Amino acid sequence: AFDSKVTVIFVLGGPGAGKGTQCARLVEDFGFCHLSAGDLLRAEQHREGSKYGELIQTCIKEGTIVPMEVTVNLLKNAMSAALAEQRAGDGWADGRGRFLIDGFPRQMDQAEMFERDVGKASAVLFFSTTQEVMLERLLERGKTSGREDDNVESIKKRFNTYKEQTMPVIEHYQKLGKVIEIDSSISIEEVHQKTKAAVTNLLS
Ligand code: UP5
Ligand code: MG
Repeated sequence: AFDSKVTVIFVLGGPGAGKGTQCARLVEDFGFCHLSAGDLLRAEQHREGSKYGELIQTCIKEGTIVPMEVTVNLLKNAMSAALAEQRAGDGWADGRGRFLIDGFPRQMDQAEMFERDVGKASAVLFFSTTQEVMLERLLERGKTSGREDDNVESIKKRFNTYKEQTMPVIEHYQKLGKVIEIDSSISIEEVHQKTKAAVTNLLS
C-alpha cells in the first residue's frame, strides 16, 4: 500500500459519460497522474508477449469485466512507476502523489481488492448523464476511434454491465459520503468548470 501522502480519486460514470475527457482537463488544472483502467487494458492487449491479449480483447468487445487481478496489477505497476518518476524529480511537481483512477472500480470486489492492496480513495467523481446521450457520443466517437467496443452491439452490453455491476459500487461509496456527482449532459467546458470547483474544494 502507498503512504498517506498519496491521494486517490476514483472516476466513474457510464460508457461515454466523459470520464477521460474531464480527467485530461483535471491533469492540466491540478497535475494529477491520470490512469485509465481501460487504456491500461488496451495497451496490455497489444503488448507483445502479453498472455492476456485475447482475454482482454474478448472482455472489451463483450463489455464484460476483465478478471480483477489483471487490472489491479496494471494499476499498481502504473502507480509505482509514476511515483518513482515523481521521486526522481520529473513531472507533476505540484501534483505529487495525486491520482485519478478512471473507469475503475467497476465491480465491488475490485473496489475491495484495491482498497486492501493499494489504498483508500478519498473521493469518487461520478459523471452522470442519460443512456441516450452516452449512446450518441459513443457512436459519434466510433466513426474515428477505432475502438472495438464503439458499436451498437458492444455498447448495449457495456450499458448492461454498468447497470448491473458498476452502479452498486457507486451506491456503496454514496453511503460512505464519498461521491461527488456531476451532471455531464452539458458542454465539456461547463462540466469542467463544475468539476474543477469540486476538486478544488476536495484538495483544500
Ligand atoms: N464527450 C465527452 N464529454 C462530452 C460533453 N460534455 N459534451 C459532448 N461530448 C462529450 O467521451 C466519450 C465521447 O464523448 C468523446 O468523443 C468525447 O469527446 C465526447 P470520453 O471522455 O471518452 O468518455 P468516457 O466516459 O471516458 O468513455 P469510455 O468509452 O472510455 O468509457 P468506458 O467506461 O466504456 O470505457 P473504458 O475504457 O473505461 O473501459 C472499456 C472496457 O474495458 C470495459 O467495457 C471493460 O470491458 C474493460 N475494463 C475492465 O474490464 N475493467 C476495468 O477496470 C476497466 C475497464
Ligand atoms: Mg474513457
